[in-house]
Amino acid sequence: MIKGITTIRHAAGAKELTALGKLFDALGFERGTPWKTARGQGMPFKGPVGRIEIVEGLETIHADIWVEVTDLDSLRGILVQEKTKIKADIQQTAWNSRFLVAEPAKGLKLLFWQKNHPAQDAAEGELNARGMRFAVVVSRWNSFITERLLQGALDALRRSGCSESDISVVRVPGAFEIPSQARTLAETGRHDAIITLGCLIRGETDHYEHISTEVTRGIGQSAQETGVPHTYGVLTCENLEQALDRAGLKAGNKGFEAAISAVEMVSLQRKTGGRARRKTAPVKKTRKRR
Ligand code: DLZ
Repeated sequence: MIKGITTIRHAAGAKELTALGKLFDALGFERGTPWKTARGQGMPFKGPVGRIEIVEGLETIHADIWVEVTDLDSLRGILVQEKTKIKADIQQTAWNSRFLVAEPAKGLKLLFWQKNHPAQDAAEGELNARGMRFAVVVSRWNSFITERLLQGALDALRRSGCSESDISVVRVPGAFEIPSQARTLAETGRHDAIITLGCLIRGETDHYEHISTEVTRGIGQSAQETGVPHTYGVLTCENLEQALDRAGLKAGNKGFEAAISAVEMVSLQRKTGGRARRKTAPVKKTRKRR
């Protein structure tokens, strides 16, 4: 039910709003959609994670807005560069972190903090697809469903910041053909991840069990043997109603989920040092002998 958290502040006027916008851009916040009416205007900024924390006891809170960062020292450098008032400079906490408090406008205090040992956290992929390249393999069988999955996947990629030119869509006849095409694409080395989309319906498919086992095994095998993340957006349903529910009705859109998982896996693979294995060694340029 809950979709997001927004904390709102009044700026002293349009000039201060513009200045704060410039600072937030410099700090790396992503802009949301601005609004303007006869009564005022709003400039939203997005952070990757929102949280509400309620504290009891003697801890000083310092500011209503806390922003966790990965590099507090660089952030301080940006604040200095942007001539932002630093209300409390970098200091160590009793809970294994460092923080500083900035006051970019009167009454607007932001606390920036960084964990002392972020490496102790579990590695996790981010959902920012900027600069990532994806191939989407989608089957035409049950296209009424698979085209919806495709729209969901494309929507997820675009909304995560992937540019149109970094997405290749390849259509295959049926789910059975997905693994071989996925593997071909993975082996080109041109895509950071492969998103597979299809729809198998038991009631309408005599050899449903055989096809679904083959498809699942083939996609997994391609991922493991090429080292390129593959995500699974192949529906295996009892009937058309179930398929429709998973293609944008009651149970979300599995194409969207497969695409988001692909973004996360590429990011995670980059963090954990994974490299796609090439099937063939890149061709070496040799000098012609005279
Ligand atoms: C043959 C077949 C059948 C009966 N059912 C489906 C299905 O529900 N979903 C799907 O994606 N493909 C189906 N196919 C086609 C096979 O996947 C494959 O394309 C053909 O057997 C040709 O190799």
